[in-house]
Amino acid sequence: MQQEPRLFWLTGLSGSGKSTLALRLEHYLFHQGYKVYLLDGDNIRNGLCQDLSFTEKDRKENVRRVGQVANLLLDAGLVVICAFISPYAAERELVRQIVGSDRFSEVFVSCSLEVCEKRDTKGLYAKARQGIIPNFTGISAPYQAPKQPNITLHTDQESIEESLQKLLTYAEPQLSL
Ligand code: GGZ
Repeated sequence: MQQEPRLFWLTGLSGSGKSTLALRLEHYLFHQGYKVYLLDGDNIRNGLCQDLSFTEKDRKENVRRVGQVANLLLDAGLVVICAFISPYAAERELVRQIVGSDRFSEVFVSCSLEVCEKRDTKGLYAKARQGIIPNFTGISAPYQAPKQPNITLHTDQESIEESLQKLLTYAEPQLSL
């Protein structure tokens, strides 16, 4: 199948549902026959970026490196999905410039801090509130929400299935020639 290289960049708070949606999108596209690769904290922060912390400087470097890797994968013809908090608008814009505007889609996984904190699946928000984890996004570090994302998924108002459906409806038409 002929496929268009595209990057879907999911940004949002910890616990917003980025990884879940990214994984579901990856599986769906894979089963449709697309060559697709998912980059997220699990395969990036344990390897390529294991030297980086969560300071502003290191998060910016994390996102820059991921942008460069995504660009190589796009050049190889893949559909790339990235799921990172990526809290700084300027670095998301940098990624857009690295890969080229026509190949980049910003997906805002919008979820209120209140809901993310209630979910707290990994107990990180509780630790951040206690000061055990410093520079925690939404608590002690900023999150700059996208001003003009290509698509916004409201995971605090719709089910994961509904958000996924919106994402697929947006993404799939861009992928085949
Ligand atoms: C935010 C943190 C922090 C701090 C560890 N702040 O919900 P998770 O656990 O699985 O996803 C979060 C992940 C964020 O890594 P990213 O590479 O996406 O961040 S960034 O784009 O800002 O570079 C969270 C965990 O790492 N985590 N410490 N202080 N999230």
